[in-house]
Amino acid sequence: MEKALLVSIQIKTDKHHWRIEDISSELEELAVSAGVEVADNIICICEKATANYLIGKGKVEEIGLIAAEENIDTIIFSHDLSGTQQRNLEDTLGRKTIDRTQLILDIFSRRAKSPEGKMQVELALLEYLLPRLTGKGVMLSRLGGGIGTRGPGETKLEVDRRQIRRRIDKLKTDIEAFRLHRLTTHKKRRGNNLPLVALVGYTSAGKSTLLNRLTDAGQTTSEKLFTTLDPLSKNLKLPNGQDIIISDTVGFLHELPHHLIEAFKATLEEVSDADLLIHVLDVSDQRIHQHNQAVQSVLDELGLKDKPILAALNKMDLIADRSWLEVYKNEFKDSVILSAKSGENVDALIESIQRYFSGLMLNLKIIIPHSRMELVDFFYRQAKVDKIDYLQEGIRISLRISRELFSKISKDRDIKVIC
Ligand SMILES: Nc1nc2c(ncn2[C@@H]2O[C@H](COP(=O)(O)OP(=O)(O)OP(=O)(O)O)[C@@H](O)[C@H]2O)c(=O)[nH]1
Ligand SMILES: [Mg+2]
Repeated sequence: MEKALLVSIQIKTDKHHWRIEDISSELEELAVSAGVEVADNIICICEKATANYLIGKGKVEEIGLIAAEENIDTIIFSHDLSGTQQRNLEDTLGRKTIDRTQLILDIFSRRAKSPEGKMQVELALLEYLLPRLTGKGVMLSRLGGGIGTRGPGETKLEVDRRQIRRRIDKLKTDIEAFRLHRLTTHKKRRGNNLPLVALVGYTSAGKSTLLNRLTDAGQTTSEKLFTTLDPLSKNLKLPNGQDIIISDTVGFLHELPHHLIEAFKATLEEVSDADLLIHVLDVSDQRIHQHNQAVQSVLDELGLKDKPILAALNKMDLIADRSWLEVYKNEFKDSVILSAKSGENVDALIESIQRYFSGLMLNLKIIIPHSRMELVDFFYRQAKVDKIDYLQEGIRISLRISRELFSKISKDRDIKVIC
């Protein structure tokens, strides 16, 4: 197993949202998720960033000594490194040196299974590398310079920047083709106008476990970060008989590399299409407020901050002192405390979802002329038909219908609303 030394960095002149302990613990979770053995995790607090090494030369030497002593293969910095800083550090330390963004990209490349997921990760990786290239060419070793590759001594093969740009364009075109294909299949699925609920949240909050609890999705779940990359949608019948679609998608992270958000925008369309978001939060994690903030800022970046949202305060089974649960419940509005794993209180979440959609639905009785038989079929597809009576004066239909659809059909003069 590759042995890594983690360097968690705080630069005093940077704007800090996170405590250094939290940055450091998350870097460790990311490293473990990338499959490396963490030999040591050191904290490095600096007055200001330097152009050549990010940190002071003295600190670099200290890191070099630890790395030699512990026989380290890879050094992972919690802070982004410029191309120059990375090269200088690698040359001085004589070991492969990567930053947090590269580590995250690495985890994503390991997890990507679908062709679309793989292309999105490759696009994010190339976009990350392009501005870091100096001169005319790039060492191919850098293209795969993450975990599991050899490091500075590796065979150096020149690749032209133009070739990379061409590849980026090709990937963008192919991803767009996938997106269009998915939109059509999606439209077919949503042809019957079923409401869509999207599970969003920090990575590892328990989104997939919740989807599995609610449906027979059979999603893979794990304590490792970014287990789910590809979206998955499932049908769910609410207790009142209403069908909805519920979908799971890629998790968010504090300072998620911008290129990844860009590359994954197609996948995240499930979220933009949703009628309701369920924000899954892990109440057992001390960083819950930071996680909440991070999710809010990704939603903001995606232009989705105003979507209706329910909070699912998950992993209640891990909280011994139940008085905390009330504190969280009061703090997060429109929230339900539950455990996706044990199933406790999941019913309350289902009820909240049902209540939300019921508020948007109308119970109506209408009459249509016999000559408009096609409307019966239309209502069967677009609404929930409770009863049909064929009367002499027309067809009487009792149905539940969304307010949105009602405003559309109310323009049809043949449809008479009785009550
Ligand atoms: N104790 C406890 N563990 C839970 C609960 N829900 C999820 N977990 C565990 O938390 C870990 C992460 O769960 P996932 O469902 O994979 O999380 P996710 O949000 O889908 O994560 P990503 O796909 O990585 O974004 C797994 O080890 C789950 O078993 C819960 O209610 N209680
Ligand atoms: Mg998941």
